Amino acid sequence: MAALKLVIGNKNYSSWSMRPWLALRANAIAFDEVFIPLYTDNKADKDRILGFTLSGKVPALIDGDVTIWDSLAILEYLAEKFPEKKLWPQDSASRAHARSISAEMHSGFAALRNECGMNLHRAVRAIALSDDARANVARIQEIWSECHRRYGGPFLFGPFSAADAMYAPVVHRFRTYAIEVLPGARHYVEAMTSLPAFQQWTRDALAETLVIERFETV
Ligand SMILES: N[C@@H](CCC(=O)N[C@@H](CS)C(=O)NCC(=O)O)C(=O)O
Repeated sequence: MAALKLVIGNKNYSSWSMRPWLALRANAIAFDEVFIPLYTDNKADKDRILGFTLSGKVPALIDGDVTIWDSLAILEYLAEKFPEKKLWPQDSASRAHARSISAEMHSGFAALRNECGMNLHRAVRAIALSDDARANVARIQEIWSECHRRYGGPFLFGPFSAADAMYAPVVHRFRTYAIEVLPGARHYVEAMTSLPAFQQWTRDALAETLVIERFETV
């Protein structure tokens, strides 16, 4: 059987790539990594992405003849393909909750994402956030705190799940932009930063030398 292939962008910047990568790595699912540098102005790089998916975006998962693009669709595919890994919570009400917050991340928090792009090598420094971004920060911390109250941690639904893969990049954003994490949400940052797969991604990202100038001005 051909190995799964995950097409990803720069680990320093590509938060959408990080999500399925983490789900695969944290669940010890074997895969080959295909790295394509993003936003290089080199047409060959964009063409390589288009060779995998006409969306022109990463991540994309290739499983033989099947291509899945978009982070959340990849997580769903992995959950179906590897049921024994329990990517979603087993109980239907918890699973619905996990899917709701994952969809909320996938379709929301635009202000925080726009104002605080993931950039792991950026020097830690606070910036003035808009009201919308501050509301995003409060909502995310409320989600983390509520999950901890209901499911007891260490991750959102107990063991690491697809929902954690969706929220992992936010942990980097909070650190890089010196965003205060309230006591009820701190345990989550600790759990995530202790996860070996999260640490591996972080190390790989910091070892990259590629710089995308327009992401370095914030
Ligand atoms: N909704 C998509 C977003 C994918 C996305 O925006 N990927 C960015 C990198 S993080 C990308 O490929 N950008 C390259 C481009 O737009 O040229 C997902 O969840 O996968």
